[in-house]
Amino acid sequence: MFDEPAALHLPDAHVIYTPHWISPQDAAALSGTLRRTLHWQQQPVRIFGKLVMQPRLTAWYGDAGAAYTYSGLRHEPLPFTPELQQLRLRLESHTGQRFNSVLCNLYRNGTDSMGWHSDNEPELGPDPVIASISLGQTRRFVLRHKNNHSLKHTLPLETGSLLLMHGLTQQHWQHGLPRSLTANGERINLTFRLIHTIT
Ligand SMILES: O=C(O)CCC(=O)C(=O)O
Repeated sequence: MFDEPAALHLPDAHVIYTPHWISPQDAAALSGTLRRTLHWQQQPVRIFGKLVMQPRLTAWYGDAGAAYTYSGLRHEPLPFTPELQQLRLRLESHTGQRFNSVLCNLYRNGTDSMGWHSDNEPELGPDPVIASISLGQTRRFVLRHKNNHSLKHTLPLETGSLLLMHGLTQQHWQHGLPRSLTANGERINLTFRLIHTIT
């Protein structure tokens, strides 16, 4: 059994953190399998018209047609692997929500990161539910209110944890994963999503 879920008390947001949603042993085994079997690639993003490489590896999996465009680039889904499919089913019964895709992020060390952003692409609909699973190195996840950057929160995302972001969170908040000088081990993050526009 996993630990008690804890809601973060943030205005205009609905964020729930569940430690040990996956046990440490299962998280270690799963992380090894995903590291070996997913199609990790370093992808470019467009920033102010220029293509730059992302500071992490990614892979996009989903049902047929669940394409995702972010930072100016369109990503076609690879079919769910057995491990991703098993997690999807467990998440669907845990949350009562449907998911048809997952963005997989691999942070190779503390210099890999993700900048400030919201998961608010049109294909996710108006109030997306994002289910984010962390495996491996604990890293600091940061949130800040879009209208008031001094309103912020830091949450260490531990291995096996589940972070759920619901409701208005993506409309009002940004999140990111800053570099770390000390947390230098590998980390995999899986963010399950529902793409509404199947193409
Ligand atoms: O690695 C993380 O915990 C953050 C992932 C994230 O922000 C995203 O996939 O949109």
